[in-house]
Amino acid sequence: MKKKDFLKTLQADIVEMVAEYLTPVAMEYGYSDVPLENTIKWKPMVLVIGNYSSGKSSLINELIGGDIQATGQAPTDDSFTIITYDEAGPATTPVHVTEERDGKFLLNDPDYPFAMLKKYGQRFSSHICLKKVNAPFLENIAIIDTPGMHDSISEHDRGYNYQEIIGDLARIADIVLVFFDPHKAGTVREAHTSLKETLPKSTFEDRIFFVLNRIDECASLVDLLKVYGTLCWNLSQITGRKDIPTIHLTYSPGAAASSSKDVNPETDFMKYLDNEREALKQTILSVPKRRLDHMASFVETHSERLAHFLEALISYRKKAGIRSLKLRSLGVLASIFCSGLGVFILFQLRDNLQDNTIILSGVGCGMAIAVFMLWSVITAKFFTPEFHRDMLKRIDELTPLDSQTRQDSWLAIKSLVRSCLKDKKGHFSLKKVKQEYALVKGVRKKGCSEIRDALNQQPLK
Ligand SMILES: Nc1nc2c(ncn2[C@@H]2O[C@H](COP(=O)(O)OP(=O)(O)OP(=O)(O)O)[C@@H](O)[C@H]2O)c(=O)[nH]1
Ligand SMILES: [Mg+2]
Repeated sequence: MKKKDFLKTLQADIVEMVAEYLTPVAMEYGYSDVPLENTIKWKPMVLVIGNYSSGKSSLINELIGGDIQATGQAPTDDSFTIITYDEAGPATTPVHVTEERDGKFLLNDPDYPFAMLKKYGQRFSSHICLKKVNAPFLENIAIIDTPGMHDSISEHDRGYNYQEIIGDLARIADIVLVFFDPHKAGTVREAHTSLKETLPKSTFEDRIFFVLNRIDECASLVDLLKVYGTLCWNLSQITGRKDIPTIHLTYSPGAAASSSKDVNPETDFMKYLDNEREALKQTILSVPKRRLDHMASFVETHSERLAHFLEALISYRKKAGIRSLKLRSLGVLASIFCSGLGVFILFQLRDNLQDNTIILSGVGCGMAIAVFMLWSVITAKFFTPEFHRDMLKRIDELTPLDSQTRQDSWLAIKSLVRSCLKDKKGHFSLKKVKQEYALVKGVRKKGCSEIRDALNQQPLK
């Protein structure tokens, strides 16, 4: 099978497995509001973020091979643009936008994975759009161009929560390119906040790539080294790590040519860095393969968390069962005691009943049943709700947290388990949950190893 077809078939198989086995369970118990496969069924995605005017749009245009995005010195773009391949469009040159759709369409069409951005309201929907382009570069990937980070623009000016949106997009992107330029090598506060607070919560470290762009504007190699050093220092402050992350040093030849006044002999070093742009291009083109790795991790993470979720529900029902058994035993004891007491009193009051065992045992049984029923009503009205409230407060007792993995997973699902128990008031079928648990565990065990095996069998660059 051709590599491209193999990737697509495997991706479709994984999506189908998630849709069939994980989504119904996830939606039944409020683990997820939308089908889980929504975020993985679309194309592999590259999110491009960074300082304003760091050349994000220029480099995207250069990679795609057409003037798709507006570029300019001042903060140019205040919109998020999803740039994707037009499957139906003519593959004729020049590369151009074949179709443009607004945010309303994009956020509401279930074929696209952006429904989660609807929560940012109508105002945000006018700041996101879709561009379909006939560029072969985009055949297997989509690129998300974003407004530049800027200190003097507040959330109020933007009209939406920029950091949170970047976080949500980073969560579904397969790689995130973070752009800097020599003029502001990491000094923009908004970039600092996004990198330090938003990205680590949203995506995995191995998905983030740093790009120092516009290096043609460094007057000399010494100048470039100074800028590089500053950026490394700033990044180590932001990421809290001592090792230096890989930083791609690059520039857009087209933009550089139109901006340079004279050819500077001091920037002769650039020819040695051309392979950096090629490396960046290859990183972007390797995204479909990365997507499969990410999908395998996605299935692993969600099947594990979902199993943990169901485990907590099972534990709740078991605890409720033990409590109910204890209460019933108490009820039996109480009814035996009361009926005995009743018979004894009757026995004392009415001498003529002493030999009538039928009446005495009838009264005894009647009293026992009445007391037991009364006890059951009281239990259902007072003790069961009290147990439910108590368990919601002591929700951590529903699961053993003996390893860091368990603790992390519990942190991610704890509030969902609480809402589920609250919504269902503790009433759900234990048998059904146990069956679902076995199913989800099966996906974790069999599904994930099958995906990894398939990936290993056909190593892809
Ligand atoms: N010399 C040089 N100029 C560049 C380079 N890349 C971009 N530029 C110029 O820098 C300016 C900003 O470029 P954009 O591509 O609009 O930057 P951006 O990051 O998309 O900016 P925002 O969308 O506003 O955040 C434009 O005038 C480009 O012509 C480069 O590699 N070298
Ligand atoms: Mg731009």
